[in-house]
Amino acid sequence: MRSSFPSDFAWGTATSAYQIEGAAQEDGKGVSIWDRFSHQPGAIEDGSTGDVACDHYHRLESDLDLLVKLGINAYRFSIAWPRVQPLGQGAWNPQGLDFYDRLVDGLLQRGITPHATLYHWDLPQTLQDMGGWANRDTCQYFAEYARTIATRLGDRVKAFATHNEPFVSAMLGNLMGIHAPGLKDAKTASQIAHHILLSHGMAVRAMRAATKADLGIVLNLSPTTPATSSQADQDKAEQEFAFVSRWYLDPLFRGTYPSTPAPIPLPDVQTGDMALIQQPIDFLGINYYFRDWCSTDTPPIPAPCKQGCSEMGWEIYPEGIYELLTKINREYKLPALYISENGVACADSIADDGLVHDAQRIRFIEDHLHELKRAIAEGVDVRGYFYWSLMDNFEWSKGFAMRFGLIHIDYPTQQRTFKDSALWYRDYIQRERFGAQQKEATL
Ligand code: IFM
Repeated sequence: MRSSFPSDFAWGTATSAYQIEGAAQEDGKGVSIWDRFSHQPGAIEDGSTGDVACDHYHRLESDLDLLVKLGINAYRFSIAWPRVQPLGQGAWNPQGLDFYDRLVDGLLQRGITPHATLYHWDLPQTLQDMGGWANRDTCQYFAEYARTIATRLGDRVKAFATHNEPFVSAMLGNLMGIHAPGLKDAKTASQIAHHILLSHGMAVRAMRAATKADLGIVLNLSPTTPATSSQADQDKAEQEFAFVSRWYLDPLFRGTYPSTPAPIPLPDVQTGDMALIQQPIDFLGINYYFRDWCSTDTPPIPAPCKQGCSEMGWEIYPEGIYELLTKINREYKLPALYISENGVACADSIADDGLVHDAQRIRFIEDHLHELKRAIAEGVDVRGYFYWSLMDNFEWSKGFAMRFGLIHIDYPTQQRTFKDSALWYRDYIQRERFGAQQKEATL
């Protein structure tokens, strides 16, 4: 196995706008579905909202300095659509556009490569009032938003992802009702998943004319493991993989929906949709957190969790990143890949010595990077790794209870504290990026 990652590997961290920015009603920003949803009683487990979050909007410069201290060479962030176009169509908000200009310039001045995501779940509420992603017109509005951002930032951003995790946007928000906009309707969720994919295709087409940046999309993918060797469990594992992963991989890379039975009906597809969705892209971002453990028993046989479970209750399964990457690399003709998210929520707190001793997170990252290196050694073309997340933040329906960050946030004071894992990640990157060179220089 090769002993190190490629020399031009992107070493990064990831965040998203609603989870860190705050300033929810400032400088002309419009209301998003998450602004609306998080304020509904009972929607968020700890009763919190993203109104202030990590106050990143006001702390941009000092937060960017933290990235330098972390030694990363790439940073993945998302643009809040309602901050730059408050109603999702029509007028643009200059102050919102300026904020992302400053963010991108601030990264470049610090030698950090910007990777932007256009949609990380914060749809302008006015578009939701017109049907949201269930309304096909939203795809056209999204493509116009994408074109404008590509024109504005596309001379400096290396890579634009259209969407983050279409499965989660569509299913948690519209089938399970635990994310914004809080709907529970299978047919609508299916149509929304299709429209999100369609809007990706339309946005890529619109952006190609405006920028030379790499264009792609980010999917949450999980390998599935049958709990037993029974046929029922094996079928369930294949169906689960089809529902969560192939439902997105197949349209993007094969131009069809999978024929495997799914818990939702097929969407209405118009002529030309699949060709738009399947057009070539430059990269696929993969968010890997856990495998899906598939059991048909009642009650279900639980996942073994041999290597522990996170605070989210997710099994820690580093081998899954290797299994997933090698599987999809065998089965699909893929563009360059990034691990656009991988991370763990731990019960972090500041110890008496003023530090955060998150040994579990260090182990998590180290083990996942080991498995990632194995996949790369076997020929999977992975160009970068983005730890989720730079800092603790608003974890959607869980509120602030879940801490995924390398940097601890004390929300009442907004004090930032590097966790042990941040220092460990910094040293790991340093060794990977400069270790070999330093050795050569010494010889
Ligand atoms: O916090 C989220 C992120 O917004 C999308 N991917 C998964 C993360 C952890 O749940």
